[in-house]
Amino acid sequence: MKSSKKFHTSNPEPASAIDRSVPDIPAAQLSDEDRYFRAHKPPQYLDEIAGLVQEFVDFHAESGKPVVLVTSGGTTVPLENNTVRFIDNFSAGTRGATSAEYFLEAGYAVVFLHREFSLLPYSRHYSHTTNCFLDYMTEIDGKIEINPDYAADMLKVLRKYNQARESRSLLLIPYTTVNQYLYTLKAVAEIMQKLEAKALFYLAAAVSDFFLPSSRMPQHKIQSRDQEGGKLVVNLEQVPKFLSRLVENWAPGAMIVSFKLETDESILLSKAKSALDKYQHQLVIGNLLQTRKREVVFVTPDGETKWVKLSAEDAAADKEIEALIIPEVVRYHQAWVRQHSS
Ligand code: 9Z3
Repeated sequence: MKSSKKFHTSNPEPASAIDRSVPDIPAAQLSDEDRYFRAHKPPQYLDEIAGLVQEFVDFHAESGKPVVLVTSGGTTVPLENNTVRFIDNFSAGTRGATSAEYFLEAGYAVVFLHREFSLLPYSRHYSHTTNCFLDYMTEIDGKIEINPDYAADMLKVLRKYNQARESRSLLLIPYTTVNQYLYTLKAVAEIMQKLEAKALFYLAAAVSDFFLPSSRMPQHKIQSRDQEGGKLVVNLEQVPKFLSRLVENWAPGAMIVSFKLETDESILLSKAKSALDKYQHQLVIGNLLQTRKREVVFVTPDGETKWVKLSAEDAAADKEIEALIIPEVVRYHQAWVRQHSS
């Protein structure tokens, strides 16, 4: 084979071979995120999920449909390898499941990355209510039928559900632990890269800020008799901030919306703004635990803040705040797509 140039990469250049004036550069430091992925194993089923997501993304990329990744529900933090005990949080996945339905209505394909057994789009109307599911049925002439009191509403939900299924627009991907969540988020984001600006990330999951590293995780159930002074002391570490990895490496080109949850109103806006400064993404939606179903605040990098609230009449009529949030997010995303396609 003929080489176009004669050079050898294995020999040091004579001019610099003995040059001692070059300053010492410290060995490349691993980021907290990289360290995390080196120290924690991926879930065994990850390749299978990646295959499903790849197929879904390829299918919608062809038609040019925008694709949103909606994350939803809380993450668990196991305290034992064979997990009997874990730390959890309040999130039921209402925001995520409800938002997914409005995104589907707005013409998006939705990858729904959710805590297993939390609320799901469409079935949420029936799964976690105080009614027993049997209340939705009745017996007429020895046959089981839908209770006529609920039939009209159920038909509307059924039609939307079937529409999402037939158009193959909804992909359900479960997680339980914070480790599963992080690995799956990374894998899905990397697959969605090919969608460029048409990819939207809507991060509504309540992800734990603290976890127990696997290096310190006991194999078996913690025994109360082994605890000093009879007390269980749990020493947790901070989950690395993955949002910057998502923005810079996993999903460059996508529009990223994160949620900021607080319980103290006086710090909500400043925390939302500092998240935008730190991670350099496009939109933070702030909400308070106490009022999250009635009002949220949109915070953008230009410092603009905009409250979105349900009116008293809307709230009384059981309107959902996501009916106001999603059209607003879609407007931002459409502007993002326009801006990146010219
Ligand atoms: C949210 O703020 C969601 O809106 C809720 C929804 C979790 C409050 P539900 O599931 O509740 O409808 O009951 N999600 C993000 C919470 C979060 O952990 N955000 C991180 C933070 O605040 C940043 S990604 O630091």
